[in-house]
Amino acid sequence: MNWRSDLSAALTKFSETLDHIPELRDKLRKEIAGLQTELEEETTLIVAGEFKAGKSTFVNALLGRSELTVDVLPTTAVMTKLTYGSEKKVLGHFQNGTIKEYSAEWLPQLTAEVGGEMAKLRKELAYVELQLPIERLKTLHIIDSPGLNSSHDEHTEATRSMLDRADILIWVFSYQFTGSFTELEQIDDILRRQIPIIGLVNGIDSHDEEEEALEDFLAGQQRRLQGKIDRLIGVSAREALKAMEEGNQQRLLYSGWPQVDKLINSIKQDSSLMPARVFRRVEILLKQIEEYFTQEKSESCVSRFQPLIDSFISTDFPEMQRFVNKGRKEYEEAYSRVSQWLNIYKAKLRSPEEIQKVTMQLGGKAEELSHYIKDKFSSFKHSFDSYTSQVEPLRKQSDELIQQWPEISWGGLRRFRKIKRFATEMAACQIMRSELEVIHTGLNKTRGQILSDIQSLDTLIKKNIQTAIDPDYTTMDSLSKEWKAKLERLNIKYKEIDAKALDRLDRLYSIHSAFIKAFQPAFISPDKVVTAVDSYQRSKHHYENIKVSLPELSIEQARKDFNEFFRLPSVWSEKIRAGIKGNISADFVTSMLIPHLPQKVDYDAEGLLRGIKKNVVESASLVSLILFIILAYYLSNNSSSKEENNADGIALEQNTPSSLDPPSFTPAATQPVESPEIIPAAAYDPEEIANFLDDMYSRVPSESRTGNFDPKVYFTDEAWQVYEPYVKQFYSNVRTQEINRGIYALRTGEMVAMRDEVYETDNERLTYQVTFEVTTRQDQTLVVSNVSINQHAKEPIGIVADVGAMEQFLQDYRANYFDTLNEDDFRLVSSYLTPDGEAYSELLKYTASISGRGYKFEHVDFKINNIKQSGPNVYVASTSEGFITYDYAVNKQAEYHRKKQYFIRALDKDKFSIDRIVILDTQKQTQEITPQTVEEGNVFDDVYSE
Ligand SMILES: Nc1nc2c(ncn2[C@@H]2O[C@H](COP(=O)(O)OP(=O)(O)OP(=O)(O)O)[C@@H](O)[C@H]2O)c(=O)[nH]1
Ligand SMILES: [Mg+2]
Repeated sequence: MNWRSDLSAALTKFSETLDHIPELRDKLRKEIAGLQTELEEETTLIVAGEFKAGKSTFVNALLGRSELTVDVLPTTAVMTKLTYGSEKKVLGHFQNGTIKEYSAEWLPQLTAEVGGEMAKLRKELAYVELQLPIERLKTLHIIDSPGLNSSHDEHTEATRSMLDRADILIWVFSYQFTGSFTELEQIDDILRRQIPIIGLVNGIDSHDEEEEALEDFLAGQQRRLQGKIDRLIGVSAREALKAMEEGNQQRLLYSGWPQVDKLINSIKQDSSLMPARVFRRVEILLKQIEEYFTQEKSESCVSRFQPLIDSFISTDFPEMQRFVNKGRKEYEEAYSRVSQWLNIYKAKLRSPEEIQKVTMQLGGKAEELSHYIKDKFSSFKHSFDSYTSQVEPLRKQSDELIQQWPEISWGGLRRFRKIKRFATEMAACQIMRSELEVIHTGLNKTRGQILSDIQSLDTLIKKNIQTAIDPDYTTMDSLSKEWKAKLERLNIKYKEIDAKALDRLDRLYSIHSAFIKAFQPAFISPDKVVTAVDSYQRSKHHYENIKVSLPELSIEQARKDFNEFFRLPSVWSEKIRAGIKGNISADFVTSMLIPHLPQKVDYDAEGLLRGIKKNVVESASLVSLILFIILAYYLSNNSSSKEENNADGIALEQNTPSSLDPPSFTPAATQPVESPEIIPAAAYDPEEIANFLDDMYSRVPSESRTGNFDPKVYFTDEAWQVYEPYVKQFYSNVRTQEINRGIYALRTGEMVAMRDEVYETDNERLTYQVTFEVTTRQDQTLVVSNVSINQHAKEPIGIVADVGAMEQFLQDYRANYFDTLNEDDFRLVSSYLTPDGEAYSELLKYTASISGRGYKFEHVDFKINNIKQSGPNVYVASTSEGFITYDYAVNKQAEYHRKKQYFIRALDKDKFSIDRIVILDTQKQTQEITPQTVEEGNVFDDVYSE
């Protein structure tokens, strides 16, 4: 009883599992349902045999009365099952599972081979159940089957389907025809199904005892059956039935029926029959299940995946985890060190002190050098300031001298003392100036040295930082590569094991374990009777086979590990690598410090010195000329003051041309000195000459422009030839200044008038020194006989920008421009742009347009080709620049090379702002870039997802 409930529970439990696996459920449903009914069934005896062997007659005899139709023609058409019921009842069990009750008189129609409307109905019947209030049927169900080998195939089929449901089978042989070929075939089939079979030879009433003993006859029949049947009983069912109906014991004995009674009793008592029958069916079920597992196992690639999953769980995944934990730590440490350096690199260093702070972290040569630079820097500044403070008084003094000159120079001999004093002061001034000249040369030299020191420091720091970063960078790089390589290798190795594969395995294993668990109790320890049953042993064997058919596999672990594997953190960023590379290439100290270095000394000094030079040189030359005249005159009259004067005169003559005057500044007026004939100026009337020249000056520009000017009035042909192109050149320009330098006698009948003329063009101020030689014509009228013109100075108008500072300004702008793009902060660059300028609005628009796109810009190069002034305070810088943009959204990069013009406004000599930027030429090259890392483009994504 126990084994039945165990088995029933197993079936119920397993059926529940099958609800999730429709294909298997459909396949096994019938079998399981059948088995479950089977467990409820009483011991069942099936009566089979060839048609007309007397099966129905035999069954009637078993019942003790004629309930079933018996005929000489093939009669039993439908399997008829006899069960116990309190009253007679006929139930039709249809093939589709429905059961219908019929009244008793319909029984022959339903079961027997008769024509009419029932014939069609019979074909749909699985069997007919006849319930009878007969005691025997309470413990034994009897099935009467249609004769095998009958002409109706459905009979045979119906019989076969019932065979598996029987505990024992009685094969009824006809006394007349035992052991035909087909009969033996049928018996073989039954034997194959493991159904216990008992042979019954019916109709022994026809046997003649006198001819042959019945035992001998039966033994002969058994031989004909080739030993297929162990036991053969001879009986006459018809006689037995009759004897029972008559109550004739003698006749019953004669019919051989007592043997049958004994047989039936032994069947009823045989407790192994039912488990044998049930486990025969269990075996069929298990075979199907085994088949399913075998097929699923091969389709889910268990044998291929098992070693893979095992190695992933036990080796590859833990190894990767260890690598990630360790590698990430190393990577982060390296990255934080690198970041520190990069932060130093990004710091805006505005002074030598700040640089020193940084270099102290670097130590070694960089630190030394920065100390040195700092000291040099401050001593330079100190010298520069003292230089500036000395330049100022000198300027004042020279201005005074310049102012004094006309007064003194007109005095002639009567002002001799004044001239002497002037010459002395002049000489002192010269000396001072020479000293300053030395200082300024020294200062510039120092400045140059500082600049080059800064350059070396820059290189050194860059190298130091690079050296400091390098090992970490290499670590990061190799970790990144190792990570990628590992990932790629595992990718390939485990590419087949995706979520689908794991799902399938998972399902297979869960059905499997549900199966094992469900059937376990049924195979643990049923009672002895059951374990002795063959079909039980075979079933158990199948169960054990299925149990071990799948290897150990930790699918859940695999799923967990795979999931975790794909989510392993990734810190290996191409961005970081690109960032490091980009940063190190920037100029560090140079760009930061140079703007804070005082301007080149010679700017101020030169302007100042030029002022002194121009005036003093001119004066000095004239002074020397005049002194020469004076001395010549004086010496001829009074030799007492010779030494004093001579000394001054020589000092001036020696200093003037050699150390102070660059050749281009030498005024033309010095040339007449060569002339031997010197006439004192006093011999002429300078006022008359001045009027003549003023007249000429006022008419030349206006009249020559209208073509009314008659040069012959004022000029000789030769003189006009020189002067005319000069005048014409400046028709369109305004003469902004005229300084008459005086009229001097050159030789007899000749005067020299000198003056400075200043013209201003769009962007420069041109100073010319014009010397007119004035002489008299025959008619005593004055005429300009010779003109010499020297360009004296050429100065840009407006602010004279320091080109070095402007270059630095552009470099700074450029660096900040990249920061603006990469950090999405327009403020970083806005201070470089003229607020209402075109560049300002253009760049603002551009930065807004790329904001949030995640582009990365990398500086490649920036070269300033030249800077030219294009107007007062406006300069144009022509550049060649290169940069790369990275777009990680589409994994593209583009390298640009451009030529540009920057229109720069000078706000001061070292303060600028960009008005406009014009792109002259663009070259662009696009290319793909490798995706960043797994974190963004997981290769597993396609095959593996939750
Ligand atoms: N002489 C003799 N005749 C018998 C005996 N048993 C049955 N018969 C006769 O044999 C004929 C067939 O009997 P059934 O019981 O209908 O045989 P069956 O095997 O059920 O036939 P199907 O259902 O058609 O396969 C009937 O005429 C019976 O009277 C018997 O023991 N002796
Ligand atoms: Mg029959």
